[in-house]
Amino acid sequence: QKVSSKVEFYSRFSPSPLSIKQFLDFGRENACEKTSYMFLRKELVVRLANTMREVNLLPDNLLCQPSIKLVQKWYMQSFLELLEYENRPPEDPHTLNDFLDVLIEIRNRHNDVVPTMAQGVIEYKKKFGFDPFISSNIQYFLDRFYTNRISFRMLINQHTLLFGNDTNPAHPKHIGSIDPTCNVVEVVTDAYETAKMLCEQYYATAPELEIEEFNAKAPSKSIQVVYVPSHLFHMLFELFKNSMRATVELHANSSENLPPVQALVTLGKEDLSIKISDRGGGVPLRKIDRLFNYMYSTAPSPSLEPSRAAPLAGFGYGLPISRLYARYFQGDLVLYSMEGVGTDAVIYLKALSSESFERLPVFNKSAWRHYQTGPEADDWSSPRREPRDASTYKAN
Ligand code: W6P
Repeated sequence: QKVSSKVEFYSRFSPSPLSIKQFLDFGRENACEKTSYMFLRKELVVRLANTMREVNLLPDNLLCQPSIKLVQKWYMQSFLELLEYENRPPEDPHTLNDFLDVLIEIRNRHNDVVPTMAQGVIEYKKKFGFDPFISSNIQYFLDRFYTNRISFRMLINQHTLLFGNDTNPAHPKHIGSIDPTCNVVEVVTDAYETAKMLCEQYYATAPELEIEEFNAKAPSKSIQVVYVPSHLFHMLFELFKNSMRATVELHANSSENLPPVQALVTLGKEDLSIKISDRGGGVPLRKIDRLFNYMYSTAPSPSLEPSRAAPLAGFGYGLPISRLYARYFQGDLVLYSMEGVGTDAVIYLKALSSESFERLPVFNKSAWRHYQTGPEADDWSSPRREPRDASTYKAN
């Protein structure tokens, strides 16, 4: 068909990653809507096509789930709508305005991609059970798929915020979704307060927050970064919810005061780091990977306890997607837990906006290979095997 050859054609291009600095420079200096249009009409189609090809590599049993089919339909429709602009000159008086409207429509169409994909994984699990091979396939795929989605929405948001007439009166200094002087402690405080409200609703109590700032670069100055505050908020809000839940549940039956959640914000030459520490009892190392596993964390288990209000955190894609936000601009999100005591969660961001390039999945041979390889024979010994019976070796 003609459409699938178009998908194939555009999937052969690699996405062009932008740095936060490029986003910023472009948005500041007499931001040109025509230039943005010319870039996006190709780049958006390339990013869509790369992901659409990769969806098709998923195992058939997963691909045939209705939710996955629905998501595929959305991608195809958006792809076709963008193709309409392939040859529309920016000089045409309606082109730019129509394009703006289409971007907003596409953004809305894709609003529920994450829960719908999660539904697909649940459907699959109900029918076929948990399979470690499929789980690692899904993990690889969804990390790339959601990173693509984050980047796609980033591009759309920049264009609609810069050139739509909905200028942001609350944040006149922002360039689209980017704050050139994002005060990290402010976002930490904001995310804490929001999580605290939720926590108090469910548990009637919440741990206090203690913030410390250490600016190794400019000791007297508060720490700022060129970043997307909504991404930072998303990550911190998720971490605070987890820390609060662990803290409150560990101390549920004790009369003592809750140990506070601590935040440490630091700035060095390369890294801006944010550590959130709780004394919520920690998680054993064996279970840490599960916190980031999509198939594991899509258990429909909250619904098994409908009597209880929706939990404060967990059973969602909160943590894996937060890590994708961190990695999207070359940072990371890491958990260091000590079972029996508590957990430190660290968000690493690039201190320099010139180094925070988009980290984007590329559809190529190497990606393709990830979906072909079967379950490999492990090359480490298995602890599960029965211990040798020492008596066998006894001399008679
Ligand atoms: C926990 C489990 C967890 C996950 C993420 C962040 C903080 C925490 N604390 O006990």
